[in-house]
Amino acid sequence: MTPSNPQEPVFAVVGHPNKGKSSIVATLARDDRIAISPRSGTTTRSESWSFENAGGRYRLVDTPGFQRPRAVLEWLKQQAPSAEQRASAVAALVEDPQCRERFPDETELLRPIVAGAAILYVVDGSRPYSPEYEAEMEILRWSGQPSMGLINPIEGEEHVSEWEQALQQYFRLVRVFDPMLPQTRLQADLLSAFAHLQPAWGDRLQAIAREIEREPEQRLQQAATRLALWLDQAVTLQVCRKVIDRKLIPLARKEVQQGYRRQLLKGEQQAFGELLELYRYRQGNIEGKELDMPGDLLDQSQWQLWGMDRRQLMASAAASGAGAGAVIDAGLLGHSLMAGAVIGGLAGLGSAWFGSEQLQKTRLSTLAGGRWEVCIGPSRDRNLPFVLIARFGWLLQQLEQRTHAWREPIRLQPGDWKQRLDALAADERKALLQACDRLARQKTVEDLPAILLPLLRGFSAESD
Ligand SMILES: Nc1nc2c(ncn2[C@@H]2O[C@H](COP(=O)(O)OP(=O)(O)OP(=O)(O)O)[C@@H](O)[C@H]2O)c(=O)[nH]1
Ligand SMILES: [Mg+2]
Repeated sequence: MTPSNPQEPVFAVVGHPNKGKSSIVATLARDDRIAISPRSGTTTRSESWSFENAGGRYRLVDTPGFQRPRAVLEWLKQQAPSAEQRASAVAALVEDPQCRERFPDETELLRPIVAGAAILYVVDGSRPYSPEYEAEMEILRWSGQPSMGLINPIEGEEHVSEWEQALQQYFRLVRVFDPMLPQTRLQADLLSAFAHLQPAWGDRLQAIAREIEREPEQRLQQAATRLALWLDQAVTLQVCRKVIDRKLIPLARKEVQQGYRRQLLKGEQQAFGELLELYRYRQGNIEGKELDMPGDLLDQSQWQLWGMDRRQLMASAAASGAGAGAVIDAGLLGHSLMAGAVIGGLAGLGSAWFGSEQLQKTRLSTLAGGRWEVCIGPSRDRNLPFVLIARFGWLLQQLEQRTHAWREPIRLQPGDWKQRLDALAADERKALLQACDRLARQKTVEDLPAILLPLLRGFSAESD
């Protein structure tokens, strides 16, 4: 547990059992592999978790809760009659074989602190303060390490102010920190505060904090690039199969349909996997049970859920200036849904123009030398880009709203396209609709990531 590099900031997260220590470690380390459970005594060994960004690296040590703080304090008092001996007494406790046997949890949790870790002391702000906590806080004070009190409002903030009063007696810094809420600013602030408390770590912690604040925007930009790449891949996807025996054509059709479908699903899985990685989710394996996927991308009923409905699709074609050369007044672009009259004017587009049945349509061509080729794709379905963007966008929204302390599976749920479009500025909306229209026709789009970014920003900022 000795820090390999004394310059590397290390924080031991300590406290009573079952107060959210591991949850705080998971959120601050952005790591969903950490064991968290309603059962008291889940963490039995101190375990180190690293967090790294472009600013640097720090470690968090998850520890077991205090079990016998009063007995431990008694032992310490016997060892150290005067104040200058206190830190050594805590170090002696950790090394003493008898103490390790009598106080396995305390020796385990104090070990990283003796080795140089700063202290994050966690309490539950929804439960009343009581003096029974004083022995543990006293022990931590004896260690002489820099420390901060963290109030986790597990079931509410009812007792936060009394905890603040009490913790201020033992800790120079006290913060309310809810590991269930994604609060980037608060996390950065926590590190900055510690930078003042422990000057040796100051520059590093400040640099890490600055990067934490920049992370959300950078992440969105990377997500937009990833989505653009996936859309490009999906709308250009084509699967072909040559046959020399005419009788094999029906089989070949089936084969290309399956191949097309497989590749589309695989592409989406890959895009989702990279999004999860961008948000530092490792357990959220989309093939596993952790990501709850509703239905199947190519299931027709899913298209109604995720894509635009017919009316919206026609309106969007109109708004983007596409759709059988329809001329639409620019003033109408202010609305994502056009007036009925305009839609009526576009009704002649016909049903072949959209609908996911297109995705399953194969083409047969005759090749020279008496061979045939069966092909499927590229899709010309108007809804495909919208469906794919929606699925990616609502996954991103889920990831923005949770923290690494959540143990519920990531649930992918469709939302309201209209609301998403309405949140955009008129020029952003037009650019997006135009881009989707061009994508559906495999036409080049200039700087697709920049067009997708405002939409993804909307997904990240709001909940449905
Ligand atoms: N609603 C809510 N639940 C929380 C919060 N923090 C922790 N929990 C829950 O409280 C329980 C205990 O959380 P842990 O993080 O495992 O607590 P711990 O202090 O590490 O527990 P031990 O390792 O057993 O000492 C888990 O079921 C968490 O999901 C919170 O801020 N809000
Ligand atoms: Mg724990």
